[in-house]
Amino acid sequence: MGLELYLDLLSQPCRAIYIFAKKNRIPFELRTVDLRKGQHLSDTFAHVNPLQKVPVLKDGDFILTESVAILLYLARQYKVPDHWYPRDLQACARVDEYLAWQHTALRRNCLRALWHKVMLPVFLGEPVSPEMLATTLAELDMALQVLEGKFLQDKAFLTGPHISLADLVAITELMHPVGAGCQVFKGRPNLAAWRQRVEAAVGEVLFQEAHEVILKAKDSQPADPTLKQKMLPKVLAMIQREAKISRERKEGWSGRLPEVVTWSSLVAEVHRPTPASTLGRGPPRWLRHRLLLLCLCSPGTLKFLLFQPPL
Ligand SMILES: N[C@@H](CCC(=O)N[C@@H](CS)C(=O)NCC(=O)O)C(=O)O
Repeated sequence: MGLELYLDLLSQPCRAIYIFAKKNRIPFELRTVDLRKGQHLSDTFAHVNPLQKVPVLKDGDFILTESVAILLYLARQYKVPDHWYPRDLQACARVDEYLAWQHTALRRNCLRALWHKVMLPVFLGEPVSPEMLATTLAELDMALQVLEGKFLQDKAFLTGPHISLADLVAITELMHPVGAGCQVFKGRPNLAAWRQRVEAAVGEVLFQEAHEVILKAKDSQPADPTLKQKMLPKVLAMIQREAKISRERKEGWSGRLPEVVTWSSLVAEVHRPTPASTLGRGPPRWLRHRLLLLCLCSPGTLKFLLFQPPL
């Protein structure tokens, strides 16, 4: 079996890999893993990647995860034009510098913008609070300032006069908030001109093809109950993280839930010390059942489910 790429074009690193492979005519078998159908949580996919995440590369018996590692593997293995990942030590280090920065900066902020504007409302049937959304967008704005001020500056592309892996990883990232309806290029003429150059270098048809799914994200319908149930642990974990961040910023996050049921109180409920007799066995069954129902029911019954005495 030749090269196989497990991707979902909803995912930004998957789009970077897809565009890179197609643009460089690298032959591969596309194995679509539909994240919105929860296919990454299947046992079959867990054999390919126990972390249950895309992208994944499979080259014969060799399996590789992590988008940056995959892009570098492809660049080295297929002898693509030098500008993508230059052999020159310092030019190459510039690309590495961007790839190292983006993972915890632009990636994080673009992903949060998409989740806060589109995905959490899809899963929970509730918008996140305006304060939380404003904070997320302000952080995205700061990351965009760094992208423009430190990396792009007055160059044609992020690391020099030609397109590199850095540009591909950056543009696919920025299309996440764009897909969520954020105007990231508005009022940023340099960044907008850079986007045009990247699109032209990649080819407009390929660019559009790779971004078709994400550009429809803002029109997503509420998730169906079966999928909600499947994704429940991951969404709950994310909500817990968000509530923790929110609490740490002391801004609270009550969304439009009934007064007493805030995300913070939900998380407090999840972390409430369990009686000694149940330690080591995870949360008690009555709480697990209620948390499960929580994601499937209407906000009006939340208070009842959470505060009714244990069965
Ligand atoms: N650091 C990894 C991140 C992989 C990742 O988080 N993939 C997301 C899609 S962008 C995913 O598969 N999420 C599914 C999940 O976490 O349930 C990379 O760059 O490849």
